[in-house]
Amino acid sequence: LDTTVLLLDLEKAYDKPDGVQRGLIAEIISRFEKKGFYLRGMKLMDVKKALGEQHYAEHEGKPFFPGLVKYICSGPVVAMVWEGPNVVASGRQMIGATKPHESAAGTIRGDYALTVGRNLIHGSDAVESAKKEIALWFPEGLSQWKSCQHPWIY
Ligand code: FUP
Repeated sequence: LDTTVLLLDLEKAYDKPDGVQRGLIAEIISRFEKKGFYLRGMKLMDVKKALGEQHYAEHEGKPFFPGLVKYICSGPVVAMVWEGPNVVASGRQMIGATKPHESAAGTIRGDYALTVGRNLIHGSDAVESAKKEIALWFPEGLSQWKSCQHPWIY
């Protein structure tokens, strides 16, 4: 079974006077839970600059990199690890395209996000990157209760 790391950003919109936290944690978790994926790890955490830079290391040097790191570090995030068949591919479909205006309705970004700089959620783009991201975001390890997963669900 594959695993994926999702980072749900709870940031306030800088450029909007009504920039309040969006209150979408339960809505987003609910989609993955209802789909049938299995939650292996979850925590609310503050993101230090070094972690933000490491997480987005592939984008270092791009013009949006400093703003992206500032964004991921600017409020608490919910880091989650979900497991299940093809969860990386499914998860990315459920999240939607990077640019919210290109995301299909019915996806998380398509339904709730407006701009690429505030696109609500990160999902690992491959099983290999998920492994690296799990090591980065969950150095303490994941829940060991693998046996809670009932094969008949799938
Ligand atoms: P995704 O995998 O959909 O999160 O997208 P990418 O890994 O390509 O990009 C990571 C983050 O960089 C995006 F979530 C938002 C940010 N980004 C920009 O701000 N501007 C861009 O032109 C591209 C990406």
